[in-house]
Amino acid sequence: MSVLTPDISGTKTATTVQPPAPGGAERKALTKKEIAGDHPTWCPGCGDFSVLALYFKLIEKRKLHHEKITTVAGIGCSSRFPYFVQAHGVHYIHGRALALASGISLSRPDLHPFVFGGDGDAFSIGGNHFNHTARKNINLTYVVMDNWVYGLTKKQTSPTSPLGFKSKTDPWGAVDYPINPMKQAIAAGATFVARTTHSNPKHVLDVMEAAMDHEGFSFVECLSECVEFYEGAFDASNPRKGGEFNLVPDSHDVRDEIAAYRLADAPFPGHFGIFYQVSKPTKNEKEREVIDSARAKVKGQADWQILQATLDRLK
Ligand SMILES: Cc1ncc(C[n+]2csc(CCOP(=O)(O)OP(=O)(O)O)c2C)c(N)n1
Ligand code: SF4
Ligand SMILES: [Mg+2]
Repeated sequence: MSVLTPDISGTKTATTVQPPAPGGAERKALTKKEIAGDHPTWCPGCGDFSVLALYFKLIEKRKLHHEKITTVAGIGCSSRFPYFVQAHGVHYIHGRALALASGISLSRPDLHPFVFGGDGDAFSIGGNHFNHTARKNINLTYVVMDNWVYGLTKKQTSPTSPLGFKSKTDPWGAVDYPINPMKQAIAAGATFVARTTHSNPKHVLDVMEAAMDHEGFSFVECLSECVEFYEGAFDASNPRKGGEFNLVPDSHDVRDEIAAYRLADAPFPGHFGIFYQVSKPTKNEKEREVIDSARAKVKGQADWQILQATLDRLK
């Protein structure tokens, strides 16, 4: 088994329960035609197509309807994602997608926001938001489509570009040590940390589904090749290109943080699957408790009366 469905408590059902159709009839799953938005503007062969197709499959499989689909992204080729999904979504500020998605998640517990973006969006300009959303354990899924380069701006070194990578910002080869997204996610406090690759569609779908079912912040690093500016970057992980696709070993305990770091330390292509998953109270739950207890103290009062009392206290 690829350790995709570990037996831990805390998995949720909110996104699996759909409101009935008017008249009580069961609503049909949306078809791809009903979910697909604008024609994707990615270069032919870009790995991002695969991630989008599998997001559609997930929506279909889990019978999510338009009012339950929330797709958020920052800026970048990968971040154009929400344009191509015919549902609720936002193409937001560079590096700030998680901040917006956090607000959506906290205010709408019936939704499970999916955030998509690139390695630059996630770990350069959005690095701070990544760490803080992870430590707060906010209920949402973040899929980073990692191509080891800035694609949209035409080939600059990204935080995941390997040493020696020649780009417009490092014409002599990158000299800065790359970050390890898996280690960073675990260290920041993410409660679900998994790795997949665009070249294995079934695996992408399984990982995204497990991430959606996790209660809390779920992080997925999905290798997604930029055929324009970093062709062949992931060949070593693709059996069709002579590489190796190795699943997380069956013996791996996803609750073991140190073992997860060890897995993340393996040289490329490393392993694919769930590295780390634990159950911890989410900010959503904790904030709900605070709100409920505050509301209990003013039970029976209308909102305007509570506001008036507050204003009176300020006089
Ligand atoms: C505030 C701000 N700074 C810089 C940019 C320029 N910019 C747009 S996308 C991008 C990086 C994209 O790289 P990545 O997130 O890896 O996405 P990819 O295109 O590779 O999918 C940058 C630097 C911007 N749009 N806004
Ligand atoms: S530039 Fe790269 S990341 Fe952007 S659409 Fe083209 S192949 Fe994909
Ligand atoms: Mg990128």
